[in-house]
Formats: sequence, structure tokens, C-alpha cells
Amino acid sequence: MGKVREVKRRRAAGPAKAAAKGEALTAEFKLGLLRRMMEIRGFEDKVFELLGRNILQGASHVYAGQEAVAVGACSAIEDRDYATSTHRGHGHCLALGADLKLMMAELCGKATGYCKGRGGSMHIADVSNRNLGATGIVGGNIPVGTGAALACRLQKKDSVVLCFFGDGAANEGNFHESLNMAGKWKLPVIYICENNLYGMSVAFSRACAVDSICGRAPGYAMPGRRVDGQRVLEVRGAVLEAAGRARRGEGPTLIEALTYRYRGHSRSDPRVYRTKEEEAYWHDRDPIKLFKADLLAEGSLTEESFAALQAEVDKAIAAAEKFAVEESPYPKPSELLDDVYCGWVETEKGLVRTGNS
Ligand SMILES: Cc1ncc(C[n+]2csc(CCOP(=O)(O)OP(=O)(O)O)c2C)c(N)n1
Ligand SMILES: [Mg+2]
Repeated sequence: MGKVREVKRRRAAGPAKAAAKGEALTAEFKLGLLRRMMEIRGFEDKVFELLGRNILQGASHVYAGQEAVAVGACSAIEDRDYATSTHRGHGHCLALGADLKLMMAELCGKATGYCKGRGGSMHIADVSNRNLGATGIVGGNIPVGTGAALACRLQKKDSVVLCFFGDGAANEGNFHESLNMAGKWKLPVIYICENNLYGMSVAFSRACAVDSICGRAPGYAMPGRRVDGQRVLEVRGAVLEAAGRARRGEGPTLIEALTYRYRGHSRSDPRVYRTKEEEAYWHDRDPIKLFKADLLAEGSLTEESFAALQAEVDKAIAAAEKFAVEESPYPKPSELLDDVYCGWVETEKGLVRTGNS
């Protein structure tokens, strides 16, 4: 029996969860959302650069362009809730409150990373921030999120589970089986499909028999709603509503957020399947640009305070890079099999980790 230790909750460095449903959002809260989107963008741009310099190895699927979905959705859940993520999951981890340094270290395969360098880009789990984990299997987290919602129900918890996935995953069997089960049992899960119009190089319109994913919701006895995934507060509003339903025992919701990934599917993708005009259209609808304009218009932000915020974010990203690339060691080969088997259990003291390595 291994040592049992209590998991310390890392307080989210992102937006404070101060604003409850119906309450007017404070300028501070909205600036927190903006900052988190900017941090994700800065992080992802740095990841892309490090991939190009071969400092970061392996596959990374960059989230740049989709920030409003992760930040809007995660700002609408509470400390007692959970989330499951995908192969394009860095934004979800950060929006849930992950630390930039530990994230970057994990991507670099360093011992100081969230999973001690074992998970890398596609398998980051951060249970202390309610992140049950990402997966490289497209659609693989949909049954996991559904199962977590079933666990919440059986444990009589007032928790909801956010389950992120892409448009490609919505054509997988896992999606249909899970939604059917969740609809039948009215599980407290919020399915968030990030429809970024492509699954690798295949356009959504060529892959999907219907023209909307949320349109499938009635077939599984749940409401479906399409939102503008470039608008952080619109995503937040839809998730708040879905979370309210789930907590009242009314069951799951399927949200389809229309969005766009700026980079190719992965580093080697030259994006020949889409036009410059299409890319320009979505860059015009950049989620950070749109929210910045809203905050400028309402007086919560000035060009000067935005520049100061950008400088702070740049500094934080540079510090994360330095920590991960220069200051952190690789795991020792003798520790290769450590943590291969481990578990997390809920006790009176909260989440604890069992088993040793
Ligand atoms: C079950 C499975 N099939 C295929 C793949 C290869 N694959 C990795 S990502 C991807 C595209 C997924 O598209 P989508 O769900 O829309 O997510 P996006 O990449 O657009 O964020 C595919 C086909 C995989 N990893 N797992
Ligand atoms: Mg997609």
C-alpha cells in the first residue's frame, strides 16, 4: 500500500469564479477572462515556435483561435465540477487553472511537468484543477466524461462534468452511445463540441451527414444549442444555463461552438485544404480581438492597460519557457515505471492519491 497524500488544490490563476449566474460581471472578472485567453494564445504560439526549433518533440495540436470556448466554458463551472479534454487540450487545461510553467514542462517531457513528463501534449491530467485528463483517441474522453457524470450522480454530488470534443469526434460511435446513455439517465454532463470546421484536412461539410451537430441533440432527449465560439461571454452564458439544468437533475445539454483553429492540424500540416480568404475571415473574428473591443467600448480597458496586460502575459510565457527548457531536468531512466499504476480516490479529506508508483 503506497503512501496516501492529500492533493493540494491549486487555485486557478485564471478568472476568479466570483460572478454567479445572473450577477453583473465585474470589470475585474472580465479582464481575468481576457488575460486567460491571452495566456493561452501566448502559450500556444510559444509551443508552435518550440516545435519548429525541435526543442519540443512529438505531436502537439495547437489551440490558438479557439480560446473563447475553453475560457468561456470553464469560467462557468465551479470548484466541485470536472472536465475532460482532447488531443487539442492545452487551452482546456489552462482555462481550468493549470500553471503555465508546469504545462510547458510537461510538453517538454520534463520531470517537473504535470505528469512528470509522462503525458506530454495529449495526455495531461491535472486532478487538482478538476481536469480528469486529455486523450489522443478522438472521442475517447466522451464516455469518460459521461462516466464521471454517472459517478457524480451515484455519489449524490451536486457536480457537473464538462466534456470537450471536436466536430470529427461527433461522428464517432462513442459520441452517439454516450449521449444516448446520458440522455436516458439524465446525467449532469455538458457536451461541448468545438466545431472548428475540420477534422484534420476533412471539412465538416464533407464528413457530416447533417449540417449541425447540436441538431442531433433531440435524438438523445437533450437540448442542443449552437453558439458563437469566438464570443467568450456567449459560450459562458450557454454553459451556465446547461450547468443549471444539470444541477437541477434535468440532464445533459449539447452545445456546439463554432470556432476555428489558426494553425494546421499539427505541425506538419500546410493547410492546403483551406483558402486564405477563409483564414482571413476567422482572423477578423479573433476571440481576443472581439472581447478586447467590447471591453474598450465599455471602458473596462484602455489601449495602455491592454499593452500592460500583454507585457505581463509575455513575461509569464517567457518564464514558463525558461523553467521548462532551461531549468527543469528530464525524468531519470530509473524512474521510468513510476506512476504507471496509480489511482485517485475521494475521501473525507478530499481527493487523495493512492498507490505508489
Ligand atoms: C479514434 C481515432 N481516430 C483517428 C485519430 C486520428 N486523428 C487525430 S486528431 C483527428 C481529427 C479530429 O478532428 P476533430 O474531432 O474535429 O478535432 P480537431 O482536431 O479539429 O480539434 C484524427 C482523425 C485518432 N487519434 N483517434
Ligand atoms: Mg475539428
